Amino acid sequence: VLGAVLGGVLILVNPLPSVASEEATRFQFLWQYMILICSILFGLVTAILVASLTWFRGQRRDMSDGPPIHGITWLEIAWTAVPTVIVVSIVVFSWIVLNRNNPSSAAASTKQDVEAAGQTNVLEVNVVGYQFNWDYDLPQYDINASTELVVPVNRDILMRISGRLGDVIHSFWVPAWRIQMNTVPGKVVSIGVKPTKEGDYAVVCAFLCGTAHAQMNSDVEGGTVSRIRVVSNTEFEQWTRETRAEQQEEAQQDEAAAGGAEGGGETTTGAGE
Ligand SMILES: [Cu+2]
Repeated sequence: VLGAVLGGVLILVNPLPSVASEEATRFQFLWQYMILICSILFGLVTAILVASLTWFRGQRRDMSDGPPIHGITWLEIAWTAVPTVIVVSIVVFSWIVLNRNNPSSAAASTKQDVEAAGQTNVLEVNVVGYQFNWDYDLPQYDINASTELVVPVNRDILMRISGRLGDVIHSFWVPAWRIQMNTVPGKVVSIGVKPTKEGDYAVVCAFLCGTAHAQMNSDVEGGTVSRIRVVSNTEFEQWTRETRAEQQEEAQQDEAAAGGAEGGGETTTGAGE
C-alpha cells in the first residue's frame, strides 16, 4: 500500500519536463509503468524488513542460527515466476516503445528508409555539435548552419546527428522531446521525433565537453545555444523563407568582400536580386 501510494504521488507530481512529442508520450508511459512497479516493490521490501525487525527480533546475545527452513515449493515457484513476469513485461513494453519511437534508427537512416517505414513528408534536419554550439542544416529548405532551429508542429522529423570533425564528443538532448543522442565527429546517427506541442524547448549538451560546456545549455544565463521553437506550419514556412534570404544575402556580402579585397572592384553577380 505504501509503495502504491508513493508510486501514485510520483506519477501525479511528475518531476519530469513537459511532454512535447509523440516519442515523449510513449516514454512517459514507460516511466510511469516502471515507477509504479518499483514503488510497489520498494513498499513491499520495506514492509517485510520493518515487520521482521519488529516481530522476529532475536534475543540479546543470542548468537545461535535460526531454524533451517528448506523446500517450500509453492513459495519458490512464486518468487521465481512473479519477478520473471515483471521483468519480461518491462522488456516487452520497452521494446515496443523503442521500436515505435525510432523507425528511423540504425538501419533506416535515409529519408527514403523512413518513408518506407510509413512516414511521409519527413523533415530532414542535420545537427552538428561543436564547441560550443549546435548548427542545424535543413537541406530541403537550403538552410545551412543555422544556430537557431525552428520546426513545424505535428510533422515527422528525421534528425541526423553528428559532430564537427576535429571536435570533441557532445550529446544532443531535448528533454521535452525525450530524445538524446551522442554526437561523435565523423559519425552520423539518426533519430526520429514528432513534436506535438508548439512552444520553446530547451536544448542541452549532456556531455562534459570543455570549459564552456555549461553554456551549451539553452536555459543557462549567458548560454550560447538557443531554444528550439516549435511553430505552426505557416510560421515555419515563413521562417525558412526569411532565414534562406538572410543566408543568401550574407553569402553575397562575403563574396563581394572577397572580390573587393583581391580583385579591386570586380563586379559581383546577383546584387540586384
Ligand atoms: Cu557540448
